[in-house]
Amino acid sequence: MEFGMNSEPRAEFRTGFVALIGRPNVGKSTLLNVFLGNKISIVSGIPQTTRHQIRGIAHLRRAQIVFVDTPGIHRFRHKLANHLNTLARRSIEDTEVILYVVDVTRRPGPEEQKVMMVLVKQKIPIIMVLNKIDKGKKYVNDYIEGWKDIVGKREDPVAYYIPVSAQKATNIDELTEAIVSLLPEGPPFYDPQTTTDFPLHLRIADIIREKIFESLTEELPHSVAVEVEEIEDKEKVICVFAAIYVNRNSQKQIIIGKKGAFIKNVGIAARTEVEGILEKKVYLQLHVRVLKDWQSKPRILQELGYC
Ligand SMILES: Nc1nc2c(ncn2[C@@H]2O[C@H](COP(=O)(O)OP(=O)(O)OP(=O)(O)O)[C@@H](O)[C@H]2O)c(=O)[nH]1
Ligand SMILES: [Mg+2]
Repeated sequence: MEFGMNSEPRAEFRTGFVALIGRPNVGKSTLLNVFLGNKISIVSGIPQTTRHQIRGIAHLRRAQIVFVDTPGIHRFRHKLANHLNTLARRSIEDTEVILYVVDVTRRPGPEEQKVMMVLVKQKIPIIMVLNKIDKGKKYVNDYIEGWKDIVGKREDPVAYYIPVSAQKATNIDELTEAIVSLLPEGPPFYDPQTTTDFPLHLRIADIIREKIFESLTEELPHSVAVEVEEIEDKEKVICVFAAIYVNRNSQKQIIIGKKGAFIKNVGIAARTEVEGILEKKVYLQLHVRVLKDWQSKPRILQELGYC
């Protein structure tokens, strides 16, 4: 109990789930990481980087926010993409707030309208997060007006429009405050030490995939998957064995690189990051496997944690 002349009534604790929704490459995962002050979700310039539903928990003084990062909503070509869309849509259910993230450096097109059509039909409050304002504000109004056109005479689920830069951490405090204002009162779901419930083997697989993505261009990343097959905790070192899947032999050659240089660099970068998370020396062994059309094979997708 708090007593004293100046003591204000104690504000209640607020908790809730907040889904990050938007098209590929708009900066959802970057935003998640900036909220947590910690890298949980991998980021790359290649669209469709995120393939899992990843929860990150932000612990504030009077609130606990469970952010749910999702794959970008996009047109599907095969089973994997279809699954990613389902994940994104399913994440909307059971959340208290939707962060609808858009990229203001790009003009909103028909694909954006489709996302808007999905969002306008549901009742959960939305914050439209206008991201990448460090690159200018050219299309900010196009997004706001585009949304209002779609809302028409309906009830508008958007509670706030907040321009931010996830990369430069601009306006993140304002955004956090807006989120908390929309959360219901309730006790925390997670204990204060937990920052993510993303399983370690999937997190390491994603880190390896990110390092591959960083060095590849255009189409090839969509042919790459990583599976962590074994994690062995020995006394002084943690041994991680991982397979990199590609669709064709020519892709395998690219991943291995000249005299093994590509895969070696991926291994070094991934190992360094994993050591930072585990705070222990890591031995990382990578090998490349050709698996034709893995994106359409339900069993493989399941093994990769994509289903
Ligand atoms: N200039 C600028 N770039 C940003 C900002 N936020 C993210 N990016 C860049 O945008 C690209 C995509 O970022 P991600 O966070 O991976 O985007 P995403 O929405 O999670 O993408 P998917 O997982 O593919 O759906 C990366 O190259 C980021 O560095 C920002 O505020 N400003
Ligand atoms: Mg992402």
